[in-house]
Amino acid sequence: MIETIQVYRKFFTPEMCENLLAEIRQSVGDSPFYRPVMWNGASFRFQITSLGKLGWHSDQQGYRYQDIHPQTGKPWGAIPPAIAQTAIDLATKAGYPEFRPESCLVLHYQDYEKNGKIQQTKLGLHRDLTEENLEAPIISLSFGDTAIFTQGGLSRTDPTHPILLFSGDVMVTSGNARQAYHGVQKIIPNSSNLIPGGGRINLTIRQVNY
Ligand code: MD3
Ligand code: FE
Repeated sequence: MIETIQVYRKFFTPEMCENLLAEIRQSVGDSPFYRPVMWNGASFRFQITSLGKLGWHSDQQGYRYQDIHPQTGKPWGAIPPAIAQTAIDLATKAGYPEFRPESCLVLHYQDYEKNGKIQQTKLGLHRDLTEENLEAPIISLSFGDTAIFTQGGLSRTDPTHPILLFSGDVMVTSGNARQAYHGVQKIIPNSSNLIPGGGRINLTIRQVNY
């Protein structure tokens, strides 16, 4: 039984979401979003970039954290201080007061076209094991269109259940949930007007190392 997921509904008001998103856009500045590929060459169905000392990257060599953007060769932008402090506060509440926000992975979910076909944005069932530190909680902030998040268990075949993540919601994953399977089944189109052109931005703030 997974018992260490906290969802804080409407943690941010729509006005706070607007302001935070503006800060994120500014920080992302010259760390442009890109569509990573997996070890087998298949594209992820979202775009990514990172903020902070370390950014998560995937290519045909595998997954890793690195201190430069793979396309620009420059360091990642800074994590906006309000976001870093929020993550520390929430990690403290989750029993991890020593939390250091080393990485903020920014996922941009938006449907896209490939070979004339519309690809629905989503994130398959997976575990987050690229981090050296699997004890620190992961703090997730949702902005824009509503996501149907899937929570699974510690084994891939365990039963899963859907959790809706709305704009302004925050999820804190700690303890035994940290190594559970999870994914994003679907983004509900036009469920928010926060992001021009639609879509969803998810931030995950992580302490990668011990
Ligand atoms: C549960 N992102 O970035 S955030 C990811 O909504 C990721 O974009 C999802 O899965 C998203 O890796 C979910 C909430 C979350 C983050 C990490 C977890 C839930 C988690 C790690 C373990 C279990
Ligand atoms: Fe994940």
